[in-house]
Amino acid sequence: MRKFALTLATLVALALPLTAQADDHAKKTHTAGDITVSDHWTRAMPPAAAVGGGFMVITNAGSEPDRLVGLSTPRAGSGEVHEMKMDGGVMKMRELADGLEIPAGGSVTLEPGGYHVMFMGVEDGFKEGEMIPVTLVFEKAGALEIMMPAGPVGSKMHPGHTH
Ligand SMILES: [Cu+2]
Repeated sequence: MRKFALTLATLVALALPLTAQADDHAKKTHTAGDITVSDHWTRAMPPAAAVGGGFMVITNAGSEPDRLVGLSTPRAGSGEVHEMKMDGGVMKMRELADGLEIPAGGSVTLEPGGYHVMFMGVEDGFKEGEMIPVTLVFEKAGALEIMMPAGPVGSKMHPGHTH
């Protein structure tokens, strides 16, 4: 397990709290086996940033737990599954080396300030309005290709969500 020194830009990009809400306007889901991914999104990156976060809801309709064990995108050198949480008053981010468990018959929300996928080594920073192709890899369900719309820099919810 690795700990990451966080730059201010990364903290601004990732530590903001989220009021998670479904985007009913542009709902699109992707399914592989018992796993369905919905409400997936990322966000534009500040000019100097080489890392970005991705967010989604993962639902497991199966009777066995599954795990999100990896991901990749042509837009990043690598991708990791991360957890962010408060530790002694400091927001810390770490890689989930064994992946993220999606319980049988349950769902897990990846959101700013919590679980997320992390894009590392991004040379051409995501811009608002772009669609970022991402391949998620689940232990049982296998590979699942999704397209993540990029919201504004620092966005806390799925682009297209309106009040
Ligand atoms: Cu991270």
